[in-house]
Amino acid sequence: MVLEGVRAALSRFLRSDKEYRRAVADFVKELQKELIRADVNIRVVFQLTKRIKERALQEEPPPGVSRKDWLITIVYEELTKLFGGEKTPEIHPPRKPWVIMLVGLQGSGKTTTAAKLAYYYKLEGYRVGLVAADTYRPAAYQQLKQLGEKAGVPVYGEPGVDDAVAIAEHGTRFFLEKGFDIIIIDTAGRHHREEDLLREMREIADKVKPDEIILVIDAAIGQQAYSIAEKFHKTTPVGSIIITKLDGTAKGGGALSAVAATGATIKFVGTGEKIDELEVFKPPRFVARILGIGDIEGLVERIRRVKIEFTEKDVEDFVAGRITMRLVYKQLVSLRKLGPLRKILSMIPGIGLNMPFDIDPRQVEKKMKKWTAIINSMTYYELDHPDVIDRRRMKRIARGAGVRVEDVKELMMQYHAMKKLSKQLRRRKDLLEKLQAGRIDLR
Ligand SMILES: Nc1nc2c(ncn2[C@@H]2O[C@H](COP(=O)(O)OP(=O)(O)O)[C@@H](O)[C@H]2O)c(=O)[nH]1
Ligand SMILES: [Mg+2]
Repeated sequence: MVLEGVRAALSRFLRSDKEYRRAVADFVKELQKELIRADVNIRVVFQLTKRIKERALQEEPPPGVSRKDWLITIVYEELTKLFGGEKTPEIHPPRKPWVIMLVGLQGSGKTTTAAKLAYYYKLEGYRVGLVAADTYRPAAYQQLKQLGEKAGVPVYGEPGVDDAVAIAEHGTRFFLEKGFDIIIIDTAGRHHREEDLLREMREIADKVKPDEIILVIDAAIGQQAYSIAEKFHKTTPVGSIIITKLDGTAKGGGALSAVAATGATIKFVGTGEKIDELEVFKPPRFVARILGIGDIEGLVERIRRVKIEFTEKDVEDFVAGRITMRLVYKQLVSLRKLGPLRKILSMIPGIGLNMPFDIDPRQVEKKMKKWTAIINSMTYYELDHPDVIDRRRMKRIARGAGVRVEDVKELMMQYHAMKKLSKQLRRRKDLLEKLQAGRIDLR
């Protein structure tokens, strides 16, 4: 299993009775070691662990979430980003028929993967055909033929013929005429240099015009996968990537993160020699497994529900003085101990320390219920134009929310405070410019 040690480190952290800061620091150190061992790029490792540490120590967990659960969530989020983010790859072809061509260095696992893919799609209900267009390796046809039998998928080949492009064309036509849904072409990839590989790939692709080209990469090359994936990603608009042999190397983490960093999509990963050892690559699920936490999704869901993000757009609105009640509410309940605006405001001399809308985080949970009720009984117009909320409206809102008028007033005071600060901020041109250039990180 890839990054096995992370799980052990996390469970040590969870059992630890050390002081929180110490425990976080120790965990982060171990995580660092594990990622480096897995051949993840060292700069990336340091950035990642620095961010985890900062978030773990500076951000306050949402109401009702323990600090330990909070750290798990942060680690989960940051690792998920490292391996490609939340998006899951689209593995169903957008139309039929669909022609896939596999390319990759010799020994990377193309032929095995071709059969695995055929088997996978067959189980999804597609009619799949395999084309043996590797004319270089002796017995390449027999190898694919055997694997095809295991998968229960027909294989087209022309043993003895050595024009790979012709075979690819013939085989594709053969299956198209029979009305097959997905045609998978296995190629030679007899290269040791990526330039040669990419050139041959272009040659075959020009002739056969596949709908999708999949680059097969052996996980054992670790972070070196970056350069080949990047070139492939740039030159192939219809490309995706499969990483093989994740079961057989410690460097899988490096290969996966390197490919993810290029922006290319990793569709599947190979996790063994058997025909069914192919998995759709979903970074969140992969990370959950690394962390060894079955219910990570439940935990993250729970945290998402109480977590309200202060987005860049919100900051823009604040800076521009467009203060709505939605913004006030977000600022109040947002996760960071003192709200994201504190970061900006602390740079303005004189007001840094006594901001009216800093509320004791321990009180947030209790107050949040009231605020939600108040916000919910405002009309859309009132939410967007809080200035129209006079005494009479306050009474109505309070009645609707089942709270006292004083509670509504308190929320309105937050609004006025925010508005005033926005105005003060706009007088500080230097800060404004930095903010607008994105040089102040609010996350
Ligand atoms: N452990 C493991 N071995 C694999 C995997 N994929 C392929 N292999 C093995 O890697 C070797 C080369 O595979 P092959 O498909 O012939 O590579 P090709 O030269 O690119 O066609 C074979 O021994 C395969 O069994 C995998 O996901 N895990
Ligand atoms: Mg092969």
